[in-house]
Amino acid sequence: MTRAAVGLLLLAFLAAPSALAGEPAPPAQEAGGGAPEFRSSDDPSAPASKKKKSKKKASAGPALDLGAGLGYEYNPFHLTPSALRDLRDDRAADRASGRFDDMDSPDDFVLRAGAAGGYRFGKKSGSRLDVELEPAVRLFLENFRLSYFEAQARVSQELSKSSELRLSLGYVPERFRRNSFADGIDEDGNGSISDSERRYRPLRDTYGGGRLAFRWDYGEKPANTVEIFAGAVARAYREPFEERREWVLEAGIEATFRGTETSGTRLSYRYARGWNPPHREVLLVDEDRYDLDFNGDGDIVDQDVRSVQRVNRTTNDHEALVRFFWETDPKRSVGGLLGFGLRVREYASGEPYDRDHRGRWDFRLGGRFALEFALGRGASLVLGPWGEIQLRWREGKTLDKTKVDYASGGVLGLVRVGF
Ligand SMILES: [Ca+2]
Ligand SMILES: [Ca+2]
Ligand SMILES: [Ca+2]
Repeated sequence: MTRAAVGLLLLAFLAAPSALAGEPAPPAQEAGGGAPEFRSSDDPSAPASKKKKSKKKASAGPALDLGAGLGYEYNPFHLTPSALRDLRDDRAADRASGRFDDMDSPDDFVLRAGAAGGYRFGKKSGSRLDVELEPAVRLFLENFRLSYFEAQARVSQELSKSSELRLSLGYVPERFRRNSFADGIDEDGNGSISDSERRYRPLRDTYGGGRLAFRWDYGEKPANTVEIFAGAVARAYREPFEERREWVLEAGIEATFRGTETSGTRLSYRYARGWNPPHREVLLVDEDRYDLDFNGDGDIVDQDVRSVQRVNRTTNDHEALVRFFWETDPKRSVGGLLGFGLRVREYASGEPYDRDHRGRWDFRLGGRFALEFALGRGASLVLGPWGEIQLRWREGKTLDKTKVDYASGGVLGLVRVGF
């Protein structure tokens, strides 16, 4: 059996925008926040050159993988159900505010393409060194502005026949998430900011980071595997949202248990903290929520009053994944993967008027299913659906304690060829 086969299967999972059931850690990708997604080498759009090297007779030298696929994606902006309705309705107020500029469709088709070039140094098992570089691009056909480029690099050093140290680096130069509320102008002077008085601006970020992982295989055939990892990510936002910048530190563990040579279960846990320095933002506050006269007109009944207040977007994430896989081998040309994930995100803000973050918890559930068909000559086809839903919970004297934050999903078909 080949580790490459596992990788190929994982492709289908990792292809989704927020790789919930993907590699040990791909942090969640919220449109507009959270930690950047860090996919592994197994991403379809960036096929790793693992196919050759993981075969038993792996040899030194170059390797190249190419991958291309087409996916359908529902709700790529991760909009709430009511915002999705507004997007479809194309309201005049939203056209005035720029809320959905360049956000043309609630669903989309996505083209993915990538290459992975690698080189293996060293012939002796137990001391090999692999270097890989993976550029990839995703093109959204309806919402073209969501398209982005990314690059990953990886260096893996075998420490012995059963252990390996791996450094992964990733960089995304710029990515549009969606439009975000930037300011409000009380044009009619009534003390409140109406929908059409709001101003939205594109939320765009740039991020890069690295992860160091140590893997250890133990037991007789089939060998089980334990991996521990730690990493850091820096994320910057383009104007006018520079203040949302964050630093993420993460650590986690993944264990793979093999019932047979070609099937098993993989469990992983990851913790990540994303620091955002507290800063001031324009908020829309309801006076009756705080019994305060924010607009100074002598009453405490106004809604959506413009107010500049301190905000803190710092988060603590706990993420657990379970995946079941069976791989293709020379006797069987179909493999598969079934995975489920849960991420609990706690917002750490203690700022009194930071209603979007203070006392908020997000619970995200996701699932993936994929089948891999070996096509021969180093090629394979991966097909499968995925879906996720995030629930938002807020403490305090609010009526809307639990809400669906967003639901998204899709299906992906992808072909990979290794040379
Ligand atoms: Ca107004
Ligand atoms: Ca007032
Ligand atoms: Ca008033």
